[in-house]
Amino acid sequence: MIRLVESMVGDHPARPVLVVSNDPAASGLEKAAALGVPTAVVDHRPFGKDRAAFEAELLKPILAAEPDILCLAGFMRVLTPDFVNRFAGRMLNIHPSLLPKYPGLNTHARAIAAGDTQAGCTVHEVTPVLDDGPILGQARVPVEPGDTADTLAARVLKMEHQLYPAVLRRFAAGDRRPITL
Ligand code: NHR
Repeated sequence: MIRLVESMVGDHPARPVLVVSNDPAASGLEKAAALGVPTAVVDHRPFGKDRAAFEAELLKPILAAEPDILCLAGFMRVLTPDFVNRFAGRMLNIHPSLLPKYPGLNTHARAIAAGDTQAGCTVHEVTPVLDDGPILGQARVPVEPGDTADTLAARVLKMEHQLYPAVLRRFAAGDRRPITL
């Protein structure tokens, strides 16, 4: 969850105002807290199949934080159209494949099984259709001989950490032209 502010420390135009997770064990919660970024947890499990009820709880800390932009990172719950449309044009996701290849899950295993020589990650706008929104940036890595899903995931993750802030910097300035790293 990101809000744009006038006063800045460091040169990134976006400031984190909240890290919220559906997983109480997510390591990003401790990392955020250590950096002084407010955190919240809304566990999806008590809500069972009731996605709307889960999202109603999720919405509370988000609205209280008044973010300008929402950034999904490793967020693994499909969001309903109602939730997505509320933040239309203001929600990003980073997905570990070169979309439109391999939307959904198990992307690295699928790239290896297909014999791809390149893999990577994509930052895209979140729309109601899964992993389908406009592409804002992509980064490529080679698939090396002997790669497993885990070794490829580690190589891609390094690029995710480069790509996401680079895309967010442009997006915060209103520039939605896709970039390639
Ligand atoms: N919601 C919408 N509406 N649109 C998108 O583009 C979304 C989204 C929610 C999450 C992230 C996406 C990814 O990059 C994302 C994009 C979870 C699933 C999934 O099937 C699919 C894609 C993504 C995240 N989730 C299962 C579910 O029932 C649970 C799977 C699990 O817990 O392992 O929600 O990967």
